[in-house]
Amino acid sequence: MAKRSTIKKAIEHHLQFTLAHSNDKNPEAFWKATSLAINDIVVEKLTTTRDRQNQPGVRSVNYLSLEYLMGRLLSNNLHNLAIYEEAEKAVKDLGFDLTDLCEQGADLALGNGGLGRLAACFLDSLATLDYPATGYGIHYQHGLFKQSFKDGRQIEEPDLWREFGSPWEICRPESAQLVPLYGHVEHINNADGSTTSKWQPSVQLKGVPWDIPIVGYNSDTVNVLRLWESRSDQAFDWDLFNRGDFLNAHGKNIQAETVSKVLYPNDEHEAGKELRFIQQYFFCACSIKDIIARHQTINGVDWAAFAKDTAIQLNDTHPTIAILEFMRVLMDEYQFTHLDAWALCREVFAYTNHTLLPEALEKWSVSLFERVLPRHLEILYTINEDFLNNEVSVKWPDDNQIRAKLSLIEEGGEKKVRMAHLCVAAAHKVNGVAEIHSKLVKQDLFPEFDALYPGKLTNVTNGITPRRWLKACNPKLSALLNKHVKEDWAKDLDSLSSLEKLADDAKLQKAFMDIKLENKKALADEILASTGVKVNPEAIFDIQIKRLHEYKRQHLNFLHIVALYRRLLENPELEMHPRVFIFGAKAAPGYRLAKEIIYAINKVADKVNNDARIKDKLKVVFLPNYRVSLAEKMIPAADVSEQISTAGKEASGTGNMKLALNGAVTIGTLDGANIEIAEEVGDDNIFIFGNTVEQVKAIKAEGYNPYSYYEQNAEIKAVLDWLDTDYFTPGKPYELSAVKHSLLDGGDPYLVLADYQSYSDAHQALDEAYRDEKRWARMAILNTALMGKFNSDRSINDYVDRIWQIKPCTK
Ligand code: BZD
Repeated sequence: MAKRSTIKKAIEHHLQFTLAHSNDKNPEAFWKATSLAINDIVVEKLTTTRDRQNQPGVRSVNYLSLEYLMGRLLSNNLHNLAIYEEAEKAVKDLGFDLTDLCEQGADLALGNGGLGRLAACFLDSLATLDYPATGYGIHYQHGLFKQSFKDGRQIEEPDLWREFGSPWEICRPESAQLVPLYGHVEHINNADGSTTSKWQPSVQLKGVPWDIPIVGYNSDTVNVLRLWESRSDQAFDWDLFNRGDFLNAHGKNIQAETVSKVLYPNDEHEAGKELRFIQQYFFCACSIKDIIARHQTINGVDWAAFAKDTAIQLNDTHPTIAILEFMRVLMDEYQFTHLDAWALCREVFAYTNHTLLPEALEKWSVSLFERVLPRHLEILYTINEDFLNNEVSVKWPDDNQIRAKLSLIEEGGEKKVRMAHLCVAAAHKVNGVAEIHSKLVKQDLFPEFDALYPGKLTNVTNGITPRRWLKACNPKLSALLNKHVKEDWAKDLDSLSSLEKLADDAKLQKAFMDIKLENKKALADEILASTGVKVNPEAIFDIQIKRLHEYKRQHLNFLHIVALYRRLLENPELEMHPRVFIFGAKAAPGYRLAKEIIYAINKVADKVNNDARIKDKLKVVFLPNYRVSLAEKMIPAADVSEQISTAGKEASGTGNMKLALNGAVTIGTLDGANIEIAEEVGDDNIFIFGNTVEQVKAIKAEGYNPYSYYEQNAEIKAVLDWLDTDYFTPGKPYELSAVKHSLLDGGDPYLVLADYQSYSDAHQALDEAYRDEKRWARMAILNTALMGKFNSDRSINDYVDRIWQIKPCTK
């Protein structure tokens, strides 16, 4: 283990020789020097890990994801290397505070939300459990946009995460890959009567990899996250330059660089843009070539060994083109027959589904495919023909309806490729991300595929890494847990269940709730600094953090806040514990209603927070720029976790797990992983409300009429009508009407009004529970104690057992 003196020396060395900053106290330079010093230790471990893993017979998984929400790495790496305390002393010797330093540096925000953060948690667990694994992704120049509010409205600005470099990355130009695009396919007639297809691409990009080391917690392993950056194949057009066209001499570079320029900010909605399609292919082509190259360096060209040693996991359908690219390489470069190539694909690929929302299911137009990847389309047609004739029609002879339903190509209107169908046909396993979600994938999304391929569709419930989401982000609670639990709970999270028997212990309750209060004070300071709103740390901190989306129903929370405000105006003596509602959420820039919801919350917040009549019983804050590093401050301070999606819509959720682990009590619907959280903590320690999946289906089948709720529930009517007035936007009536219209004229697609009363009642019960201090402390402790199931190490071991069949590779 690195000692204080060694770390100190390494920091001084980097300050002086890498950064040329010998004597000053520039915190930015000091952060960089510290990160570089720690990276020295990391890289040494990376090299020994690679030597161990790059041996014939070592099976590894390749995780393909367009998104990784890594957050900051300094604190995480120090904790995982178990040198946080030594580094703290070393840094102190040099006149700095490690907590402050860990707050420096931009987040690596190369993702939108849950899917990207899940990928980051999985990498942490894979390295912790010593599994050989490589993450593949895109080295976006700009990650998810930075959010601010102007007059209550969301403003987006570009994210500049590596404007001044990033100390953790290693560029590997020697492993660059070339990526062909566009052009046409030539068909050459062979002497034996067969034809050979030859793709003649017209454009070529270069993919340059940047490696980010992924440090396991108390393990032997440092794996790699390899991110591809696009460049032009030819660096510079000397012809143009010599002719005096200085600006365009860089033209090709600029075009090529746009491919990895920016992360698309649409979650759960496909933009259908050509550049996104090219991004996906660029990423898949680089990754597939890299996987093959690595295999050949170890094994030579031995395809039987390839299937034995290689698992490829597709994180949603975004990297589906990897399947077609693998087929193309096998057939066109290694002379595989179509059938042999397909058989190998089926051994290697597996696919994770993260959504049932129809608007999020990817479909790319056949004409776009034809233009950008003509050879891949040809291969796809053959796959589809085989699939329909040899599988679908064998199971359902002469059933054209089923053929049309399952086909990889959607007909009628513009022809489109159904990416999810290709994934299910090719993968040997398909998993959903929580029990209920996987059940609905089988029942509602792919029932025929489930019948065609029994056992292929399975579940792996999501998880979160307890290292980042408790040990590092909540040091005070971690110290308390260390006192009471003898096992290393950050690895063995189930061991926290030994706290169950102490849940009523007065001393533990006090210590637990004191820490919560300390964390709330720290968040209150942050709220004051970033919004100017002063909140009372003794109030209930009620937190909803997630992307802004109608199905997640921030507007249900909003309506209830407006109702509480109204109740308080009518009766300022209303018995309720003071409450602070705290939001964090980014809306996709093109999602109009989501942005209107943000605006409405901000406008109501302005009014409520400045109304002396309600005596500080209610405050509302919307923290700008929600991201991993802000989540790390909010989650330890939460009393209440809002998980209120329409049943059947949230595949799993992972914020629900993080908040409960930090002692927040959930108010939630029976949706996604909430159901499994309720099973773990028991009905007494969670507030469940709202219609179930079955009830939602029944309501919709009957013909849902939101007006009936508006007319029959006086509070709903009063609240919605209030939004049409200028009460919250003086001089501008109807400014907040968009929410009302979406719920009434828009048909309330996510059943906000149908669940309103039940939600309001659950909040009432929650308020009463909070006022019983012992009862609440017990609930909070039990939530922390009983989250063992949601350790992402358990999820990874499920993937290993059910899908990947890999083994730990230790010293
Ligand atoms: O994936 C989310 C689901 O909505 C959550 O329920 C689930 O817990 C997590 C992890 O499984 N999905 C996303 O976050 N999806 C995206 O971010 C996304 C991004 C691009 C395109 C489509 C969806």
